[in-house]
Order: sequence, then structure tokens, then C-alpha cells
Amino acid sequence: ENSMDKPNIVTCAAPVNIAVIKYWGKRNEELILPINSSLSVTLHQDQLKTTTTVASSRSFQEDRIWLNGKEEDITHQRLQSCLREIRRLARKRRNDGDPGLDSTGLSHKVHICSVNNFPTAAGLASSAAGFACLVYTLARVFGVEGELSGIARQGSGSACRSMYGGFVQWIMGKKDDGKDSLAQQVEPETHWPELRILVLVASAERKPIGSTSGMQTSVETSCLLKHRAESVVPSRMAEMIEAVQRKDFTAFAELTMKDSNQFHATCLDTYPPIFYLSSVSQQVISLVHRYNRHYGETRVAYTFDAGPNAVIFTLQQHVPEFVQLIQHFFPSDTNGGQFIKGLPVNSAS
Ligand code: 2P0
Repeated sequence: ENSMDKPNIVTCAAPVNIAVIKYWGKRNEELILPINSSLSVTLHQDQLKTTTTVASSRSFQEDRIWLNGKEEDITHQRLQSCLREIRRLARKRRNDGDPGLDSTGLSHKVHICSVNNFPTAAGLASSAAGFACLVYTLARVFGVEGELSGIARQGSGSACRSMYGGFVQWIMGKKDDGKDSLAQQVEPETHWPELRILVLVASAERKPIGSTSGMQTSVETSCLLKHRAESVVPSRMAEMIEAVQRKDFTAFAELTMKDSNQFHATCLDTYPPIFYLSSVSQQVISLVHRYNRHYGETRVAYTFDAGPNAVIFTLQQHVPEFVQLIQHFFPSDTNGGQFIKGLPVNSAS
């Protein structure tokens, strides 16, 4: 038996990231270049994650992909971008005389299996973990190392941030070719061990308007979004990085809530308007502000992405009390809600 006929199999996992300065809007659709920088916290990979297995073999006829057990269309443009870019890097590496870490041939086809341990497309950043994991696993299969966030970005914008753990910024970059639109770790996962993330699942249904088309309409119609990208986010990024570095929870929490609110305001400013927040989301927002006002200090922050699920940031010592409060006001038997506790500590591995 020729050893080249043996499949090369690699399994990796990548966690979800939660943006505290939101990405919303592209200046280049194909390369996925954003109109503003963003900043996120990567969850612990035992929490919300994608697990991907890639097998490569000379005997495979075609590239194929299965998502959560169902075969999907491999000709999907963004999937093709990631496959093409990884193979391009592998080819470059071999042309430079480095055979790579293993024997996967450049002409070998791959079979990809990817599963999420959380609801897909419910505004829980499934594409972020999914493409980060795909790119990371493919890179391992083809023996490619180094900067990969620029490739993950071409799968899904927010995916570039899940390539690193801890606190991560996606620098929008200036170049037309996107070479400088990359993710960068601001602080590692060990930086702020008291910080906790709670995810309140208000609805696990598919969101009515996907992020890609939603942000496209926002770029076309919202002048608030333009103002936000040009005049709000640049200084807010600097303030957020400073708050993270100083572990200043009050500053971190207030910037997080304001940025979530402004993102949803740009959704309302989009024409026709986009509504991601539900009445439950609005009740969570009110509860957080009442809670903070009660103590006269900012102990808890919320943030919402393209869906009604609340992501709560707080410090370790406040978790038991706040969870009890949520359980009191949102008993899970009436709204189907569910808490998933996490702490940010890892990236793709
Ligand atoms: C974020 N979101 O920064 C923001 C906040 C949703 C709201 O990134 O078209 O799935 O694949 O680049 O990354 C969702 O957008 O969109 C997103 P594409 P993506 O996390």
C-alpha cells in the first residue's frame, strides 16, 4: 500500500467570539473588508464552539463538506475563497523549498465535517467559529502556519477574531487588497480572569435577516452607520483597548452597552429597518440598568448581536446574584431561556 493513499485526518475546535465594539458594514464585499475596526472577547473553547474534522486523501474525487451532519454545497463562494487561499499558501511554502508538516498533496481533495455545539444562525456567531475552525484545520492539514486571520476573514468577517484567544481587535486596514485587514490579540485569555460571560438564549430560531444582507442594506441606507464608522468607532476602539488593558470594568461595561445600542440604532436607521432585539431583549436591557442603578455602580453589561440573545459581561463575584435575578424574571419554563456560562480563555487549537 502506498502511504500517500492513507488519509491525513485533523480535528480542531474554535470558540465563538463576542464583539464589544461591533463590526457592521463592508467597504469591499468580496474581500470582506469592513468600514470600521472592531473588538471582541473570545470565549473558552469548552463553551460555544465549532469542531471541524478535515480528511485529505489522494483517493477523494472532490472536495466535500458536511455541516452538522448534512452535506452542503462546496461551491459556496466564501468556502472556495478559504480553500483557494490555504492551497495557495501551501503551494508557496513548497515552492520555497519547505515541504510542510505532513504529506498532504496539493492536488489532494478534502472532506470537511463541521459541528456546532450551539444553535446555528441564531445570532450566536456560528459563522465566526465555523470559518475560524475551517481555516485553522485546513492549515494544519496542508502544513501551513503563520498569519491566517486574513484568510478566515474571507470566510466571514467576524471569523478573523476567533483565530486568537482573549481580547482581539480586527484592524480595518487601509489597503484596497485587504492585506492589512487582520486580527490582532490585544490581551491574552489570562489577562482578566475575573471577567465572566453569560449567554441568555432568548430564542434559538434562525434570525429573519442575515448579517451579510442586513449590513449591506445598512451601508446603502443608514447615514447613522456612516457617522458611527467615521466619527465614533475610531476613538471608541482606543478607549476600549485602554479599558481592557487597565481591567477597568466600569469603562469596559459602559462602552460595551453603548456600542451595542448604537449598532441596534443603525439597524433601526436602516431602510427598511431591521429589528434584532425582541421584547425579552428590551426587558434584559432594563433589568441591567435597574440592577446597576440599585448598586450605584456598573456591575453588569449587556451586548446583542444580530439576534435577540443577550450576552452579559460581569465580574465573578456578581455572577450568582445576577443569575438568580435573571432566573426570577425569566424563568426558563416559560420562555425556554437557558444560560450558558463561559469565561474567555482560548482560541482555535
Ligand atoms: C460582530 N456581527 O462584530 C457583529 C456584531 C453581528 C453584529 O460580525 O458578512 O457574520 O460574514 O462578514 O461576520 C456578523 O457578521 O458577517 C457580525 P460577514 P458576519 O460580531
